[in-house]
Amino acid sequence: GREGAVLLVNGKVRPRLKVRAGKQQRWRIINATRARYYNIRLRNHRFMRLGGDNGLAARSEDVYNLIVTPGERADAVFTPADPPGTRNVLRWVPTERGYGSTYNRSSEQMLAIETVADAPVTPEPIPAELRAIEPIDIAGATERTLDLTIAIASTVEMGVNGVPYWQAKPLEIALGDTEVWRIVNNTDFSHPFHLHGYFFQVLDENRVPEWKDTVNVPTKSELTIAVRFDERPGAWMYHCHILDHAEAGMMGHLVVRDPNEPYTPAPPAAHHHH
Ligand SMILES: [Cu+2]
Repeated sequence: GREGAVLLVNGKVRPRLKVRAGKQQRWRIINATRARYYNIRLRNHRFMRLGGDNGLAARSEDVYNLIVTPGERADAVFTPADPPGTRNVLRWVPTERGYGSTYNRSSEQMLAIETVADAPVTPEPIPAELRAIEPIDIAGATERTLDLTIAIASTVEMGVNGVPYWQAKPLEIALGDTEVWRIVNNTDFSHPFHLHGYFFQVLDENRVPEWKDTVNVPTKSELTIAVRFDERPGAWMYHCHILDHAEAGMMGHLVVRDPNEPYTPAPPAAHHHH
């Protein structure tokens, strides 16, 4: 997807942020771009990641960079560690997300950080344990494979399991069911997979447990998520959050049916695909 040439932070080009040494700030980062992965770094600093899409994760995590894909959110503590009276720059750095995404690219400036002359303050300790996150019980869960696909002919048509959204049948799900989805990406690009209406858990012991609604599926890889369709019956979408990919077909929907309240979808509007 096209990433655009100018980075904006809260709608501004390279805004200035004045900070005091040691005085912590909590940053809520939302990647509202259509296609650009953010890999955020600040020289001489680390961040304490607290969570993301659904607020706090189970534990805080000391990280060198914050990676936020389109649609994803990150919640982090920034502890200014530069000497008083100095300047620094928060940078976007290229992230490997498939063909052509890092070659010949350099970092870009996001935010100018000015540490004021005031004497440093002592940072507060950040708790290690943040939130109890009960693993979803996947015993008896329905299993599905969602293969993110790209077919190149006269046009580039993307899809899920080889089917673009304008031909896709909804996934049929009974209210109260738990499902385990294997999300496969054999394409040459990474895809941030996004589900509407429900938070899910990524089944991966190496990750800090958290509730998510957007997860990066790197090129030539797969991951597994668990979702509990415990409420909110009706029709919901899922799609790649690179909006160009979603528009090219990498999108689908599901219908969560409440047996006590049958859901009747509205007839689809005429679709004009370009
Ligand atoms: Cu994609």
